[in-house]
Amino acid sequence: MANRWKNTLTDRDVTDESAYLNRRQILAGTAAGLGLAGIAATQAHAEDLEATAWEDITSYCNYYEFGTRKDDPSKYAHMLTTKPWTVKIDGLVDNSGDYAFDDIMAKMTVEERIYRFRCVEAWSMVVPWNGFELADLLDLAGVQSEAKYVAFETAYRPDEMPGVRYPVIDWPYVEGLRMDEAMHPLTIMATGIYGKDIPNQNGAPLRLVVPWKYGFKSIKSVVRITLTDKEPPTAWNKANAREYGFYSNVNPTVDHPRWSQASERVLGTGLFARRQDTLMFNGYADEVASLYDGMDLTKFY
Ligand SMILES: Nc1nc2c(c(=O)[nH]1)N[C@H]1C(S)=C(S)[C@@H](COP(=O)(O)O)O[C@H]1N2
Ligand SMILES: [Mo]
Repeated sequence: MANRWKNTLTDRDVTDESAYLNRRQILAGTAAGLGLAGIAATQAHAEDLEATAWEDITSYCNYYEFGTRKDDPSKYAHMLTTKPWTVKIDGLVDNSGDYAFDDIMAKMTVEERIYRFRCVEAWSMVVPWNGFELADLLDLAGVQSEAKYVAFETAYRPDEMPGVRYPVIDWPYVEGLRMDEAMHPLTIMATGIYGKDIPNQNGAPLRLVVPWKYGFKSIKSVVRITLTDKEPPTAWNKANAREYGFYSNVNPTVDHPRWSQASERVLGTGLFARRQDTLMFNGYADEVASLYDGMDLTKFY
C-alpha cells in the first residue's frame, strides 16, 4: 500500500506548531498539484477544516482506564509506561508475533491526516494526526485469506491505570473492524498530533483512528491486533448492546436512544459553544459509503 499518494513526513520533520502550519500550506499545494484522487482530495478539502487547539484535544478526553471525567486522562495518563511498547499481532496472519513499537515505526511511513473526529456523545473536533495506514501494518503481518475481521485490545495495567478498578467496561477495552474497513486508506494508527508524539491521554504510543465512525471505535494504546474470521466483541457493545453497535458509523439520521445525533458541539469554541450539523459518515461518505452498500443504514448498527 505504500507510496501511492503519500505526503510523507516523519516526527522529526515537524517539531512545533509553526512548522506544522507551514506544512499545511505545502500539503494544500501538493495534494492538488499531484492530481491524486481520493484521499488526497479529502486532505485538500481538510485544509478548509480548522484544527482544534492542542490544549483542547489533549485536555478533554475519553480514556476510561484513567477515569470517566473528561479531565481525568490528562491528569493520570502520565502513569502509563509507553516505552518500551510491544504490539502482539496474531490470529490469521503469516507472521504472528510480538512487534516492538520502534521496529514498527522503522518500517512504516508516517504522514499527516487532518480528520474530523465525532464522539457518540455529540461533541466533535478536528485533529491533525500523524500516523500510518493500518493496512501497511497488516501487510507487514501478512493477512491470510480466511481473515474477515480485525480485533484490537488496549493495555490493561491495574498498577498504572487507576480507572480499571471500576467495572465501567469489561477490561481490557476491545474493539473491532471488518477487514475492508481495516484496510481502507482512511484508517490509520495514530502516533502523533500536531507533529508531536501522541500524548498518553490520547492513546500513546499508538491508537486506532477510524474517522467515519463514532470515537469509541478509535481504541487507544493498542497492545494486540488479532486477525479472525468472526466478528469480534467490542467494549461498548458488551457494556450496552442496545446503545452501541459493532459498526457505529456516524449517522445524523439515527439518534442515540438517549439523545439526538443530528448535530454536534464543536470543542474549543468557548462557553457558548458552536454547534454544527453532523455529516453522514462524519463527512467521509464519498470515500466509505460503498463499503455499506446493501446495509440498512437507518437501523442502528
Ligand atoms: N482504551 C480506550 N480507548 C478509547 C476510549 C477508552 O475509554 N479507552 N474512549 C473512546 C472514546 S469514547 C472516544 S470519544 C475517543 C476519545 O479520544 P480522545 O480522548 O483522543 O479525543 O477514544 C476512544 N478510545
Ligand atoms: Mo466517544
